[in-house]
Amino acid sequence: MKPQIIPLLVSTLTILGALRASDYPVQPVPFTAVRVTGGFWHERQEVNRAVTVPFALKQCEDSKRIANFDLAAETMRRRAAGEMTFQNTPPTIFPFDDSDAYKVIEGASYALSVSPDAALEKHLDDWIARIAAAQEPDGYLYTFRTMHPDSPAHKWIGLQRWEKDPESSHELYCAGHLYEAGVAHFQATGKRTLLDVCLKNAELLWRDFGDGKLRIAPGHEIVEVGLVKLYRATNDARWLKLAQIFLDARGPGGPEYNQRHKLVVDQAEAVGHAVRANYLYSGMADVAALTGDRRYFDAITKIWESATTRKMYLTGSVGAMAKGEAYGADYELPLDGYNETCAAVALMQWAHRMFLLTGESRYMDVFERTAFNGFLSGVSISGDRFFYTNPVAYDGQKKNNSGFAGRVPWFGCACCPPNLMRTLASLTGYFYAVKDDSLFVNFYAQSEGSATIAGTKVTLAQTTDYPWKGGVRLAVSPERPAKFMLRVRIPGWAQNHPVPSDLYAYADGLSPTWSAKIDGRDVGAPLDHGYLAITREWRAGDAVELNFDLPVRTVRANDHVNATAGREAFERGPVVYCVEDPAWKTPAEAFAVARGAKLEAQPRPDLFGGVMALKLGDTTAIPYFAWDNRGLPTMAVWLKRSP
Ligand code: FUB
Ligand code: ZN
Repeated sequence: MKPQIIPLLVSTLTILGALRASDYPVQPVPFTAVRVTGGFWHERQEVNRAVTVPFALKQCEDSKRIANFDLAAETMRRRAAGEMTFQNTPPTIFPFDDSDAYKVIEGASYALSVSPDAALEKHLDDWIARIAAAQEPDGYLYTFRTMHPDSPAHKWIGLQRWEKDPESSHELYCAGHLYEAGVAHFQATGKRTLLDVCLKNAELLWRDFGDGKLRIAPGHEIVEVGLVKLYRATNDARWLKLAQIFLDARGPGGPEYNQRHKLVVDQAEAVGHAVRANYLYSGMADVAALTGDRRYFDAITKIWESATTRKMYLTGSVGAMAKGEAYGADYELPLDGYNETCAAVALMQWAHRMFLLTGESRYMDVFERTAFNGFLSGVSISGDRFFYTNPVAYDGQKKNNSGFAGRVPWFGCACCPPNLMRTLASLTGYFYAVKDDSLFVNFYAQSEGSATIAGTKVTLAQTTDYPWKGGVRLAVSPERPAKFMLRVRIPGWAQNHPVPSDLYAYADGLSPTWSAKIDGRDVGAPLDHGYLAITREWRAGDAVELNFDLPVRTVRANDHVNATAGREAFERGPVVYCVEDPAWKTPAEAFAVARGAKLEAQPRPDLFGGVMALKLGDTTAIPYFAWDNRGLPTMAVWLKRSP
């Protein structure tokens, strides 16, 4: 099919013209309105709900993260009773350990929203009561200080509240994750228990940092995103204002590490600690949408180009450098790259927000690439082993996974597992979106859902075995006939572009095609910003039949990427592949594929619950996300090009 391409710039301006001081011009269909009913993501979500959620609850308890709240409460109680020198020593390692519990509550709440579970709800009630008991009377909540008030319990903590937050204490980081959890729990259960804890804490922040008060730049961003969620849940404009105050407190003249080197509106490069950075850019997107202030949008548009056209792995991971867990220089993408799982989560959050601001599919192309690869690799097929780092080659020995070789059940610094968990539990929130009379379809998975478009409720059902097969039947059933535009994302990879830049390109000369039919006839609609834009009067029983060719594709990186010189990678649809050798016989750098080798997909129901493997000549490649699930292997994504 030869779709008509509408020039990019014109429509970008049209969509952004609608950016006003109310909210994102494109609105997501909430995850609670869409349910995965089978196939690839259903398996992952089921494992997440049945294994990862209870596992993470137990790990937080066994590791004494929940005990921290009890110890803080005990210190307050005993001091109030007259034991003025009583204090507890934290039994865990990091002053931000509270945040892991908050993220677990958030993820568990998302799971609860979709699958009611009285025992889980009760479990959360218990945690929340213990968290509330650890909150100081004025709203301060940070167990490491409260349990040990006379002197800092950790070198990252200042003598005074907030004093070391711009560097290391993570007091505001914990607040941000608390707010995300409180809102999620409130929305899932209708209970205000944790939300009230959040609001009491936010009132303290307002007293300390509200207009004209103490001005500090949070050392680890996320409070901005958390405050925006609190604002959305309560409609109290102070929380949005505070988010903006924290954004505007950054720079100039601070370290790049935590993005304090310039005013945020003057930043143009993705630099520093990658999780911090991507959370910051997400917060800037939120504030741009809600205030209508384009300066934030202009900055993150430039930063996005830097991150995704020069600093992103083929797997959609970012944050190449172990030192500082940071973005590297342009094209600095070593094979043993750091690629923290949290950075992938945060990139997905940021990508989605860029889409909501612009209506452009290239952002969701990156989202999809990260979701299927550098994000999903972070959790084992079994759901109870995790990667903190996600390199694209592994020597079978290096203790690069936060001090361990290979996947492990938990970490001393356990930010990644609950981040994965909350994202998987709410993944359907990224499937659809609406703007005026347009309905965006962004993600393909066997699912059922509904959205309201132009005043009409529309039921949406996808039947597909994506990503293993390229067919997607999308049934679009309005409750009564309704005219609207269905914007169906035609992924970049299906248009011969693995990424929306020249960072990676297909090197096999293939030109796979795709088709979209209704009632057996080609749709023949225009392609607008990567979406097939189908306007018609939709009636119950209508369906779009999509079909994407899925040949095995050979990819090369831009010549500026030294690490991949002379190497090729292989992918099929959005899934990147790797070769692993659990016997350690082949060092990662030695994996090679003979030129001219036959490349074909091979269904492997026996592997990892059923995947599509690749035969690359004599070598079998598996999906990258599934590596290290059958014994610690050597592994490589980028294979030598042999003569
Ligand atoms: O600092 C809190 C979290 O710990 C960061 O987001 C991760 O990168 C890890 O350093
Ligand atoms: Zn992490």
